[in-house]
Amino acid sequence: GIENATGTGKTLYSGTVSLTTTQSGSSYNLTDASRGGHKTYNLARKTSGKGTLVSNSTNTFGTGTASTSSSDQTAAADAAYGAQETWDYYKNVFGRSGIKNDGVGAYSRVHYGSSYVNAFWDDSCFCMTYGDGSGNADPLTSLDVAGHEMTHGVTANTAGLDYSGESGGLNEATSDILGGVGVEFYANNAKDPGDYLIGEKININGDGTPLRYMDQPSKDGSSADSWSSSVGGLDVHYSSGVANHFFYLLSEGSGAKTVNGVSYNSPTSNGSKVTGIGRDKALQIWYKALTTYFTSTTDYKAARAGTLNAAKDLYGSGSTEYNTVAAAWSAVNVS
Ligand code: ASN
Ligand code: ZN
Ligand code: CA
Repeated sequence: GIENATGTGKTLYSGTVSLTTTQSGSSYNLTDASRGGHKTYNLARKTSGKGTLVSNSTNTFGTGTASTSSSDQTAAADAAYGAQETWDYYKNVFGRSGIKNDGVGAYSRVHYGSSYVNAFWDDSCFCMTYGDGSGNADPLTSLDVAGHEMTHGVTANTAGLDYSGESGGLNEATSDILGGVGVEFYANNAKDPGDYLIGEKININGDGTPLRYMDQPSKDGSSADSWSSSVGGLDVHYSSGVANHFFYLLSEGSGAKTVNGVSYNSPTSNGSKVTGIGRDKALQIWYKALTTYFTSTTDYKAARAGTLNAAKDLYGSGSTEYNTVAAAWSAVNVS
């Protein structure tokens, strides 16, 4: 018979975790029937097709160590864990049942290509794909990357923010905000606690530094800390800095702060002091704006209006939350 089972993932980045798997006769596979039937496949270095469903004679997947083998199941364990936590985050925090809110799971593919240093969501296959990183040693399967990619699916199926210009920056920031920060804090994993950094686990720069910093996006050398008329001309992963910085300020406020052992220092472009309203409220405001007010052509000015409308709906127009949304946008030069 075929039935739900509780398996074990020995992940690279998140330690030993519980995974919902499927038992089929005498073998087990990474199908999560409790989360829309999400499946995890192994591409074994191919770059097309689905690959093979990750299955095993025992209900333990992976070894917890990076492997250069194309049959390694550790990357699959991390990807399945990321999909599981992302599903639970949207379901339990926003009442959203899957990427399309229709209860249907997506699927993941690991071991894409050779030394591929990226991961991506593709709305046409309704799937996400993870490379193994340079030298196949640092797969792109960390929790924040998984949440970031799946959130591209949520954006594509809600606001549909165009992936260029200012709307493209807002699309990227939505993935960092909800998928990076929201999912990582929600999972509350001891090996990968929540932070306002993106890609701090995957050693993408070779020196242990993260891909992006939300308290001060320019720390990556390329991202914008605040809005200017040229921001829409930047790569979307750099114009996202304006919204990432807004979100950090709205959550935690300006100046120096330590959260989960990580130290931040967030400046404002207008010299103002911002007092944060807390991450959970900031996330609710962003999700409501994304799903209610943002459209394919929303730019930064419209994002300010949309998040103010969301804050009004959730907390009232004269509320501290509403006023802090205005102050945080002003602090990144969006008026
Ligand atoms: N990993 C990248 C991202 O999600 C892939 C891309 O450039 N779209 O942004
Ligand atoms: Zn992205
Ligand atoms: Ca992170």
